[in-house]
Order: sequence, then C-alpha cells, then structure tokens
Amino acid sequence: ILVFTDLDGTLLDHHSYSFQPALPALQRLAAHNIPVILNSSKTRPEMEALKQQLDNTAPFIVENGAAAIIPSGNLSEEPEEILFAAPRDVILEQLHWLRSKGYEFRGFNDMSAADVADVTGLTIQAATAAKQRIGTEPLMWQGEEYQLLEMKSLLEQVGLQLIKGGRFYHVMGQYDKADAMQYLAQRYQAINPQKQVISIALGDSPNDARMLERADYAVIIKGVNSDKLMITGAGHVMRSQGEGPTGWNECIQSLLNQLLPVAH
Ligand code: 2M8
Ligand code: MG
Ligand code: MG
Repeated sequence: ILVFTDLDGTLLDHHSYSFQPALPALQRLAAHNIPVILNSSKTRPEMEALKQQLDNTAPFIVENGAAAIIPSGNLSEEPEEILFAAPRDVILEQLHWLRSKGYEFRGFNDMSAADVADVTGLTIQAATAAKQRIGTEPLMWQGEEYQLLEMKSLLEQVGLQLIKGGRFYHVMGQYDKADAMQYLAQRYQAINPQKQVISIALGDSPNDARMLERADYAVIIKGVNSDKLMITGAGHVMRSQGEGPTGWNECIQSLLNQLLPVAH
C-alpha cells in the first residue's frame, strides 16, 4: 500500500497548517511501514522542513508534479531528484519573451523573499524556501482576463501549461501530480513485482482530481474547494466528513480497517 497526499487543506489544516488530528492514522501507517508520499505545489526545501516535523523519510513529489525526490535507502541506494517537467530556466526564458510581448504579471523570480513573504504571509525563511524552485514559476496576474487566456495558449504552443493554484497561477511543463504519482507507484512495483501495489490518494481541490482518478482508492477531503472536486472513473471514492487532517485521519483509519489483514 502507498499513500499519496496533497498538503494544504488535506493533510494540513487550511488555516493553522497543523497535521495534529491526523497523527493516529500517521502512526498506524508508520507501524505498518506504509509510505506516506507527500504530493504538493510546494518546493523541495519547503517540503523537507515539513517532512522533518512529520518524521517522514519516504520519497516525495514537489512543485505540482514537476519533480520527484527519492532519498537514499528507499527505492534506490543513491538519492535521486527526477525532474519530469521543463527546467525553471526554460520557463523563465519563455516568460521573459511573453513579457516583452506586453503580458503583465509578477512571478516569484521577480520578487525578493520579503516580497513573497508579504503576498503569502509566509515567514522570510519559508518564503526563501518557496523561491527555490526547479520546475515551476508561480505568478500573480496583472493583466486582463482575456490576455491570461491568450498567454495560456501561447505557453501551450511551447509545451508549457498554466494552472491555477490557491493564490497563484503556476507555469510548468506538461506534467502533473498524477503523472508523478504513477511514476513512483511503478518504481515501488518494480522493486516488489510479487505484490500488487495498491494506491490511496487524498486531495481537496480540483488540481488533485487527476491524481485521485488514477488511484485505486480516492479520498476527497472536505473543505472550501472540495465541492468543485468531481472525479470520474476511479475505483473506490470516499468523501470525508471532517475537514483537512480530521478527515484525513477518519478516512485512512477506515481504509486500513478494510485493507489490512485482521490481526490474530
Ligand atoms: C504556491 O502555491 C500555492 C498553493 O497552490 C498557491 O498557488 O497559492 C507554492 O507553489 C508554494 O511554494 C508556496 O508555499 C505557496 C505560498 O502561498 O504558494
Ligand atoms: Mg490542497
Ligand atoms: Mg496543494
């Protein structure tokens, strides 16, 4: 069993960023050596800080699926950082060109850590970590709506995409959280071909939909965006009653009751 989870609004409370209510389920997963694979729009250094608090050593997926990080001793002896999408340099080059064409936006690369802290409410230290990106650029749109649509299609013509995050638009290669999840599931399957990998995915927003659709067990966590999260074709779908980490705990506990062999 592998657990893939979104962070904000899913494992972390939307407001306090706490994972406290999910601790009983997290402890149960750890006792059964079931990896909890974090999958979010945050950067590698942002997620490494959180993984330390969670005591989590599993592989993880950063920047909306742009890359997977495999610490040593998990799937391979050597640590790996696998970049699936376009490198940030290429993204910044295209954005530079689009700006010269008159499109108006402000990206993390245009902002100091203090500016990022200002618009997000992150501390300067966290904002510095959020600026260390390898395959995505978050933007604040400053132009008209129709220009945003134009820019989206120009980006698509050069193999990039523009997706809506919580507060920002993210420019990245044509790769997502679902693709990265499948990549890691295949890596786990390859080291243990005897046993069928079962994937559980948890998310709360429309940008989690594809990840949930491709998982064996999909969990929709209740929250401000979860009504807009519609999924089709997934094997088993469950909606939590509690919000954020409370719902996370509730649904993982119930899935483990279902999936783990009964102890004698
Ligand atoms: C960025 O993403 C959020 C969540 O989707 C957003 O677009 O509002 C990030 O990619 C992240 O690195 C950063 O921590 C966050 C700060 O609000 O913004
Ligand atoms: Mg979320
Ligand atoms: Mg997210």
